[in-house]
Amino acid sequence: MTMTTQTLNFINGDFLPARSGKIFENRSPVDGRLLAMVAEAGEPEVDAAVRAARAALAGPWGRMAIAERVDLLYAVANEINRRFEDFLSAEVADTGKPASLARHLDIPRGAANFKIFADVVKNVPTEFFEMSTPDGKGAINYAVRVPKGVVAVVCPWNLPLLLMTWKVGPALACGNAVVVKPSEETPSTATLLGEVMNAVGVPKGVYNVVHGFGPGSAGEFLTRHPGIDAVTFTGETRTGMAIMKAAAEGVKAVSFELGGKNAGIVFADCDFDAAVDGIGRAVFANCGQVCLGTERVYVERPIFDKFVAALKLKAEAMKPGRPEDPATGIGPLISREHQNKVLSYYRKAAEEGATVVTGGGVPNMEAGVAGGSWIQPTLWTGLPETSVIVREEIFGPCAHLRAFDSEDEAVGLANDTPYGLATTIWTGNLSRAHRIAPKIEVGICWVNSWFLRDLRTPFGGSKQSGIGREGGVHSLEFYTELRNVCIKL
Ligand code: NAD
Ligand code: 6OD
Repeated sequence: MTMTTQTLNFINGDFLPARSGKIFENRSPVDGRLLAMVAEAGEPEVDAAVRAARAALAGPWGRMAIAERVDLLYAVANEINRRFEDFLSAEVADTGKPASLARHLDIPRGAANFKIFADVVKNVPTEFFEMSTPDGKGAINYAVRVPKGVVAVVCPWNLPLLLMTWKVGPALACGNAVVVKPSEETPSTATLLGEVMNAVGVPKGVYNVVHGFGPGSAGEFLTRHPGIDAVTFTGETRTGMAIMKAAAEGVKAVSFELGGKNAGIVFADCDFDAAVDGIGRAVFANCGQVCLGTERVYVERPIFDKFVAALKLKAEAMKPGRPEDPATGIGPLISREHQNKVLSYYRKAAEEGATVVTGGGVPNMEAGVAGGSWIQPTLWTGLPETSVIVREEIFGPCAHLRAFDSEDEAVGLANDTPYGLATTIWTGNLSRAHRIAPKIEVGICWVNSWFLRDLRTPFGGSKQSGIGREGGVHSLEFYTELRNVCIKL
């Protein structure tokens, strides 16, 4: 008889099942096998987690000197690195992504997100102003930063550890306590992080994890809980709207990193091979499940046909396969449900008369993995900008390509979207890059690169891609409150 393991909630330093006994399945996207049953937190568990977090703020965590807190966060980063292979296996099992990708991106960033924000809070100055007063004696003002309180962290499934720690790192560095709601698709690394917190001595209740879904489940219970002070969320724009409504009750602060429909712009003067490589990564990395990924590619007309042909070769060279196989170029989508969504767009593209350059369906896979949520990398041309394929976020390994004739046209096309997350521009003319980059309505514009991240820089989305900026000192704007002290001399 095989025993199925249970992934538990982590509340006040303890791993706990749900009092209701409710559990749900965590299945592998590679072959559909059952990985674990997950304890679904109900209102009692969410309430217990929020209370534990609040109690932690009133306890040793709330009184801890910054230097000691910083040392604890360095210890968390070190312990993640010490247990690197455990985190890698858990992340790869939940997501099905190539182990090589998780090894160089997800897990190292999971550790770095604690280190970098510990460094930030260690070094950040506060402001000070002298002012004159009618009696000539003057006054001084200084600002102190205090933690926001209990922060709800609601996360997606595409880069589970990376995106969760991107919020938890700064929240803890600033002295808050957190309740994390990982995606129901990827519960494992957030749970494993509970072991790390206990191992290095982070006080009980500072880091809590509740598992479950969105509406009518842990996500909704957490975001509408009166005991939380702020919600930081990464996920779909539609979900952000629901969370914003929940957060309105009690006027909770929100920080949102939401969906995108990002443009890539390729000029004829680019380094052609580098551009094909860069756009290839932007379209296909993580099976297209990166919020910063490119789903609209605009290529200057003289190189359009050559570029489409080269990107087609790149797509067709990516071998789908098991995560641990070094020859694997692309993993599966996260779930059968998401596969159905992406395939529905593939069908719509055909119905709307797209030219299918490559892909458009499901690859033939060997019997052992045939139950996985596989998808072909897909490129289209020939659709109008009004097509749903060009307008809606698909979140799969696919893009529509279109030719343009002038800089202004390229900028106009890139900006013609309700989203505003990221753009990648490829050109050999840096004057041009400087000229157009600020005109693109996005939070981040890469030039001759993609997903190159300096964690000290502001990160976030414009328009419907988000609210607020996180990264470096910008994270302090959300995770702390400034209090001004004014002293009359
Ligand atoms: P999602 O919005 O479906 O779910 C994200 C999280 O929200 C999950 O934990 C889910 O359980 C929870 N949730 C769902 N409904 C909720 C509700 N009503 N109340 C509270 N919680 C709720 O997103 P996803 O499918 O997990 O992730 C993919 C999406 O995330 C894409 O749109 C992608 O662009 C976006 N994303 C954005 C960024 C960014 O930095 N801007 C990064 C990664 C992913
Ligand atoms: O690199 C990051 O900090 C970040 N938030 C990346 C987001 C990727 C979206 O899928």
